[in-house]
Amino acid sequence: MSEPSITVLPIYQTNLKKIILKNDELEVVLLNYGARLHQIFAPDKHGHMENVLLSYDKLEDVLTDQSYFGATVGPVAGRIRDGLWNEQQLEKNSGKHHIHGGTNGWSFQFWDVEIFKTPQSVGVVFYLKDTSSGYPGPIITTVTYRLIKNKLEMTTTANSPVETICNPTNHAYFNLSGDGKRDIETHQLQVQLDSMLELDHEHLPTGERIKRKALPLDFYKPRTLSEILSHYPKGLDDVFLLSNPKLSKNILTLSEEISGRQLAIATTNKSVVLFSTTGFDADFSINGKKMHSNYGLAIEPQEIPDIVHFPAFGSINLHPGQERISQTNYEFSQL
Ligand code: G6D
Repeated sequence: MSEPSITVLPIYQTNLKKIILKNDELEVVLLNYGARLHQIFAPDKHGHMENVLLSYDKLEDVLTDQSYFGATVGPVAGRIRDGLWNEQQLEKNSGKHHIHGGTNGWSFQFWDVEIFKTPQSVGVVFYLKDTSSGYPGPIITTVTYRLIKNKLEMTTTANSPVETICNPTNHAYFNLSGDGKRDIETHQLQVQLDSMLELDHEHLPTGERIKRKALPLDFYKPRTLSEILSHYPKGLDDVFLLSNPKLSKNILTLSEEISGRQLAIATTNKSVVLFSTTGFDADFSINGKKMHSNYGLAIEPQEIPDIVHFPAFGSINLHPGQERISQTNYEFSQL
């Protein structure tokens, strides 16, 4: 067993910093721009380390990113109808709606960096005092990534001196085949869900749920993405309401039989948005290939999108003096 290590690398002629957390089981590369998960190298069934995220080949491309690759998304992830919370008008950056914290949201700001080391783990704390997203604030937030054995723990905190709203997520796109060798159809997905949210034609919740039994397939059983996509030909861009999520229980697993990699996720959040990148073709290069449809699966744990308009589902209000904490753990293993 070798000691876990942390390296901080400033990127020449940019404000970017790469932070590399490494132990015998995983290597995690983070960026201070958007407190991003840039790459995760995990072993396949033969112990071969490869990247299991979709990552820009040219690091500088992250500075013009519009698709939240690996990014912390906030203050509020997902869409908010008409960009309205109470009397507060948020930026309308998705048609007449607001999405993912707006054009100056947390994904597009530089965060301060502090690294730490304990006998069992290495990690980094990203700090941001957000005064530019246009939300009531400032919102003081941290995202801590801690690498411990085969697990990456991600903890987000937020507080504000004024009443505001907060529902952050991470927007990493996963592809377990290794360096994006195969598309997601070869993967298997299993989600312990209660129901899915019904969405309208603009991808906003209607307030209705679709019960698990009424779905075209049972996500409780592992299903290949190729089977799932045959039922969802336009792809997944859906909100799964989780069944009793807690950190002691994995609520979602994604695996790929050919590489033998498995990712298990536990979270404190009540829902997860899954976005299969179906129809997402773009001119930039990701893991040596042009970005294309069904290349990755974004797994975004969060509270229910547009919840500000559905108080029956709960609240994401952040009261003065309140500390909001959420956590998601990513555990990698072999089948
Ligand atoms: C989120 O749900 C949304 C998608 O609709 C969007 O295209 C993507 O982020 C960038 O997953």
